[in-house]
Amino acid sequence: MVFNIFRKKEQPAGAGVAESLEKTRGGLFGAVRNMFQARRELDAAFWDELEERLIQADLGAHTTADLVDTLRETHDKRRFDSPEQAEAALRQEMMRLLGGGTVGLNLPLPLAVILVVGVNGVGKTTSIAKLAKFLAQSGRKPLLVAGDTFRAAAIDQLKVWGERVAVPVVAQGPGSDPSAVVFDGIKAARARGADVLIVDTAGRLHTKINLMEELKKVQRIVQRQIPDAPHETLLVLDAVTGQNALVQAKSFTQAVGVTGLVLAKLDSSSKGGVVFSIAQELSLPIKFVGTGERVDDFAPFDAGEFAGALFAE
Ligand SMILES: Nc1nc2c(ncn2[C@@H]2O[C@H](COP(=O)(O)OP(=O)(O)OP(=O)(O)O)[C@@H](O)[C@H]2O)c(=O)[nH]1
Ligand SMILES: [Mg+2]
Repeated sequence: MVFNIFRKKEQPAGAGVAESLEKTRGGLFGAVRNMFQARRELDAAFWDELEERLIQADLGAHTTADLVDTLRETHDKRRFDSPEQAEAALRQEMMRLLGGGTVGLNLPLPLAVILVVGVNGVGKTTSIAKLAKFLAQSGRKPLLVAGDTFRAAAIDQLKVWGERVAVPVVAQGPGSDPSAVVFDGIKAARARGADVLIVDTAGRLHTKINLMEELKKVQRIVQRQIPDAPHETLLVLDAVTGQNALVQAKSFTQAVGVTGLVLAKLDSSSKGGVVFSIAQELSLPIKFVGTGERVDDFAPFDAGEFAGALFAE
């Protein structure tokens, strides 16, 4: 069952996606847009330059080659009349690449579990608070679990966010076993009638303990309690890291399975183009984007809106 939380009226009133893309749009992607505004001939030099600029805008070599080849072939067959027409075709192709529309979360009742993973500092804890508020506003009853027990500050940070968004937090002391905290969380959720458990996890562990093994253990504990859980394993990526995000996504996908992505810090990044390589190379849906540091700076990812915003004036 896919729980439809993406009705427009429920979207938070924080920084919008278009606004958060200012850096990407004004920066390297601006150079792509400018090409279509100049009166230029659509010759071999044009396509070569477009390829170069798309790569600089962090779309990745593979994705760029596919996009430009498609445009070039279309032009060979039926000649674009103007650069504007070629731009419209590029925008269309980019939208298609992103899959179009939004992808929901699978959050069955009575209790769904969302595991939130990612390397340190990408924006996991902040995104969890934003997601909790978003879900609460959609009528769900979230409960947060402080599964990042590696640092005391991480536990405190989640507690502070929990208070801010008025969502309860289950925590134990620093150094405790994350699986034990999650086990407690499930018990607490059942006792309090919460229907979505969102688990924060560490982005790095003591060097002797393998992060992926720890995450797998948490998954096993959850499964023992709720056989089809975790229902979502969301990987948080930092948009600022550009193509590096792709490398992280590959290793988490291999180790723990990922059902969707949260792309945080889109507002701070000039590398929003990485979205296209992620979509193409991993076929993992981007479910949410973080568009700022405030709790409402968060939105479901919408492919059409994203591609449209990149080309907006
Ligand atoms: N501008 C901006 N900053 C963000 C966004 N999301 C998170 N941040 C900031 O990124 C920093 C790290 O965020 P955290 O949520 O603590 O990241 P984390 O992945 O939980 O980090 P660790 O617990 O250390 O692994 C904080 O300063 C956040 O305010 C976003 O969408 N936009
Ligand atoms: Mg954290």
